[in-house]
Amino acid sequence: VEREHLVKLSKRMSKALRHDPDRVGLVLDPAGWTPVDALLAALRIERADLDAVVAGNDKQRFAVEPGTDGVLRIRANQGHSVPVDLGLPPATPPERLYHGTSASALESIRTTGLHRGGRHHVHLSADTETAHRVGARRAGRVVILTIDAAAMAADGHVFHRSTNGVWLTDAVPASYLLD
Ligand code: HQG
Repeated sequence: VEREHLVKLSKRMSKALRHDPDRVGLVLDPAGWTPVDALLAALRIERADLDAVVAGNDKQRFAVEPGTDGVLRIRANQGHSVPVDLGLPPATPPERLYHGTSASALESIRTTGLHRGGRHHVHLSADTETAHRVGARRAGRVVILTIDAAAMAADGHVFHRSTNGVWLTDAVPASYLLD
């Protein structure tokens, strides 16, 4: 029950920090940060619960640190649909990256490549286990696509790696999907 509570809370925090800060009256700075106290007030939650979510999160979805003014602040590490600039530097990806999705999306992806949808970037995983977990969020059979990240990088596609290890890029043209 405690775990379920924390997962629910993590989802509410993700929604507020990635997609819909307005709805709870929250203002994010250009890099996606907001004071921890503002989030506590907006979601009407206790500091101990927030700390438990941040520390216990399976995916390290949130970063908490003091700003230049010393005020403790929080942001989501990735997954935003509101415009924020996380300031992630370009990074050289591993040779191969993976994307887990539903079999029902396969034909469309093979034709038009991977699109970022509502988010800022296409999200890619460094290993197949993680890709499988991502794909399993969708209905239907999970498929794991292998991406020739080395070729993409060589051709000038820019990659970033989020603080919690998700690989991000603008789009994956179908020609870089292997097998
Ligand atoms: C699919 C979670 C048809 C794509 C995860 C995916 C991740 C296409 C869906 C993060 C397509 C978008 C992101 C095309 C892409 N035709 N379908 N051409 N191109 N798609 O949720 O990667 O738990 O925006 O395959 O762990 O599933 O929230 O992206 O199924 O890291 O922290 O369109 O969200 O993180 O779905 O997941 P999403 P995603 P959190």
